[in-house]
Amino acid sequence: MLMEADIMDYRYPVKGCGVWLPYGFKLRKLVLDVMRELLDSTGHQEVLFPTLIPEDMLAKEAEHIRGFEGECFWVTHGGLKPLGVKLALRPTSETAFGPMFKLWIHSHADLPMKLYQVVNMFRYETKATRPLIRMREVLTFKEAHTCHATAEEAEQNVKEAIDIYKRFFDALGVPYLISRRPEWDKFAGAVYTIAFDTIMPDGRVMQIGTVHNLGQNFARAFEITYERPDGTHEYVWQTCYGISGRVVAAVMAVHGDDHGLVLPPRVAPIQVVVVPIPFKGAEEPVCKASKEVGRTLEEAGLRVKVDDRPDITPGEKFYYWERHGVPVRVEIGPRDVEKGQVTLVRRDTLERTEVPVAEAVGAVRALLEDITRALKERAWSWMLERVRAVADTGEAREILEERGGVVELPWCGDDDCGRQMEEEVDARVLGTPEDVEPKPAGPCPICGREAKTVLRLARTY
Ligand code: 5CA
Ligand code: ZN
Repeated sequence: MLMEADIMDYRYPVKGCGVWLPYGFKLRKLVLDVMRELLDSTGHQEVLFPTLIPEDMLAKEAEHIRGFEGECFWVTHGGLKPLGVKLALRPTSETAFGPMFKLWIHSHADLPMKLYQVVNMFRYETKATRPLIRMREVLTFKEAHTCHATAEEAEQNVKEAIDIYKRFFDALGVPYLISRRPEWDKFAGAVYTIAFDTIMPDGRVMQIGTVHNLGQNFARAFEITYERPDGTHEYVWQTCYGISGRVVAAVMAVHGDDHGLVLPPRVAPIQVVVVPIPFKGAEEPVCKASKEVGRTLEEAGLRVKVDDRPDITPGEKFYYWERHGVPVRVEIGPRDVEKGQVTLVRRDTLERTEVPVAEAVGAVRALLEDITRALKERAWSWMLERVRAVADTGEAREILEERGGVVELPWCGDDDCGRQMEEEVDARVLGTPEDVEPKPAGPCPICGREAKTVLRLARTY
């Protein structure tokens, strides 16, 4: 779908690297616009850091370096000369922000400090790489890094970040489960990790974003302190949260169908395509009417394309724009011109309606709104049908084998039991629900003790 819809060309001759194509780049920009709007309106400021991180900086936080040293691309030479200190291509930027936060933060008046950047990052992924989903150079990575005066404020910011991500994914109509990752699968250096996951059409689960509470781990390592009103000094409390181009893969996968992409109107590079259907002898009026309708829609603030390519049949144009996920197609033929109407076709259901030309703008707007709502509803109900509460690991395993999705098993809270479940179910733990009240369907299936919560498991990307 990526290539057919001109999103990304993955044939670049380095494993795990791909090229955003013009159409994909526009989609990427519109998705990032949604994110920027949300962050900017909640007190975040955009910055831009260097790509290179010296090894001794990356190593300052012990857990962090343990998690990432095997995943880094290392710059070892400057020209022919070996470098005194190796430089990592950022795998994420806590340790890049660390020394700068130390310089920038002096007193409580400097807090909170909420920064973000949209950059590329590099991870030497050893699992099978996949376009957009598991890249080695992640060309699109939005990472936010924040500092706070108290643990409570950091905790509050985690909640705000979760809310921002909810609104972000809602705008894209991408459904999600929010889970607190288990101890053994949290971000390297974090106190805890909250993850957003979605279920892909093949039944496997993909992580589409994470929010981490870093506590004072990095503040201690980088000596990021501030002066309290009473003159004493204290380490700051930090959080960070990130999403990547994976989000675009999720949008494509959850809404797409056999004809190709189905894009949510908010981020569709072209929201309406006008296709003239000329008839021998009636080319002139049809083309003129198409241009006029196109102009009117554009003036109404919509992203419009009039496809007047002379050497392609209308049928071919239909397929072409369906493949590219354009939400609404406006067809104009001689009969439409005669009757002073246009024919609208919505991409999600391919339903057709005819409306008077004078009402085209309002009708298209209403259709876009309806498509937005319908895509979201369909995707959510599809996903929720695939989240199942089960009592034992055998049944859980069967369900995941047969139709994938997510299973929720009762859990006593003991890490050993959780890891044992992973073995018995042959799946990965996503964590405990942060979005709904957990309702265990019985005792912990491993130890038989009372379940304190449920553990979500799935086959993952
Ligand atoms: N510093 C934190 C928050 S910014 C961090 O790096 N978290 S992360 O490791 O969980 O990455 C954030 C998100 O980036 C993940 O949830 C995932 O959706 C995406 N991501 C991670 N690795 C890759 C990769 N190799 N290719 C594409 N996307 C990735
Ligand atoms: Zn147990």
